[in-house]
Amino acid sequence: MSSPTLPAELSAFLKDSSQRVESRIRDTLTESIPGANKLFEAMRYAALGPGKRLRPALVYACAQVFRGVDFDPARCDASAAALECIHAYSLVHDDLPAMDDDDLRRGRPTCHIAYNEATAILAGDALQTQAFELLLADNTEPALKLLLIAELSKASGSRGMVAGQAIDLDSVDKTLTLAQLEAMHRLKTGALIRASARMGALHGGATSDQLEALTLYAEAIGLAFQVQDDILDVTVDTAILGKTQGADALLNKPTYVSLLGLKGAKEKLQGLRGEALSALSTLPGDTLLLKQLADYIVQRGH
Ligand code: GRG
Repeated sequence: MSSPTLPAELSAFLKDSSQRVESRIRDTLTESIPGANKLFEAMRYAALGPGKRLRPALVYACAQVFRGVDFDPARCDASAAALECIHAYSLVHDDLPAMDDDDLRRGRPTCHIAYNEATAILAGDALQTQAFELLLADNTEPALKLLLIAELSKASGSRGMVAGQAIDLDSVDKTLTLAQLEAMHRLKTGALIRASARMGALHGGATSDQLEALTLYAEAIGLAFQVQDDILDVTVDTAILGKTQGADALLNKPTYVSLLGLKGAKEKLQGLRGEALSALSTLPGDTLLLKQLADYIVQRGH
C-alpha cells in the first residue's frame, strides 16, 4: 500500500525540514575519534538512514504557527536534530536481538546486522547522549534551553519512551485492555511525538493554553500513528505478503486491530483525527501544515 499524494505545501515543507535536520546531524557526526570510526559510522547509518523525519517536521511546524512564515527555522535545528537522534537510538535498540530481534529497518539491514551487536548498542547509547549535547551546545536562551532539555529527558526516559518499551516487552502473550494498550503507546511512541510538538511550541513562544492545545493535538496524532501502524500491519501483510498477521500479532502482542477488529481500529483512527483537528481549531495563526501532517499520519502507508 502506498501513501496518497501529499499536498504540495506539506511535501515542500517535509523536504525542507528533512534537509535541515539531516545537515545538522551530519555536521555533528562528521568528526570521529581515532579507533572509534566504526562507532561514528554506525551512528550516521542509524540517524541518517531513509526515515520520514516526522518528529523534526513537527518541531518546525509547531514553532511556525506562532511566529509566522518569517520565523527563522534555524532556531529549531538543534531540537529537531536532538529528537531525531533519540528516535534513531530507540529504533537501533528496539531492533536488537534482546528486544524485537529485527534484521530489516527502513528497507536495509538493521544497525546490528550492518555492524555488530556491540557497535549497535554503543551507537544507540551515543546517539542518546548526542541529543542532549546538541541542545546544550546550541545558542538558545538559557531559560528556554532548560525547558527543552526537561521536555526531552522526561519524554525519552523511564517516565516516557523507555517505560513504554518496558511495558511493551512485558505484554508478550498477555491480554491488555484497550486502556492498558493506549497507556503503553502514549509512552512508547507518543511521548516523543508529544515532546516534538511541545518543543516546537516553546520555540515559537506559545502561551500555556496554546502549549496545552498543541499537546492535545500531538497526543491524538501520536496514538493515530500507532493505530495506523497496526492497521497497516494487517492490511499490507495480507495484501502484499499474503500473511494474515502483522509483526506485533506474530509476536503475540496485543494491537488495536486485535482488540477492536479492523473496522473498530479504522473508526478509532478517524476519532483521533477529529480530536487532533479540534485541538488545532483553538489556535491562532496558520495551522494548515499541522492539519496536513495529521492527515498524512492517518493516511500513510508503511
Ligand atoms: C528501545 C528504549 C527503546 C525504545 C524503543 C519507538 C520505539 C521505542 C520502538 C519502535 C517500535 C515500532 C517499530 C513501533 C511502530 C511505530 C513506529 C514508532 C515506527 C517507527 O517510527 P517512524 O515511522 O520511523 O517515524 P522512520 O523510519 O520514518 O523514522
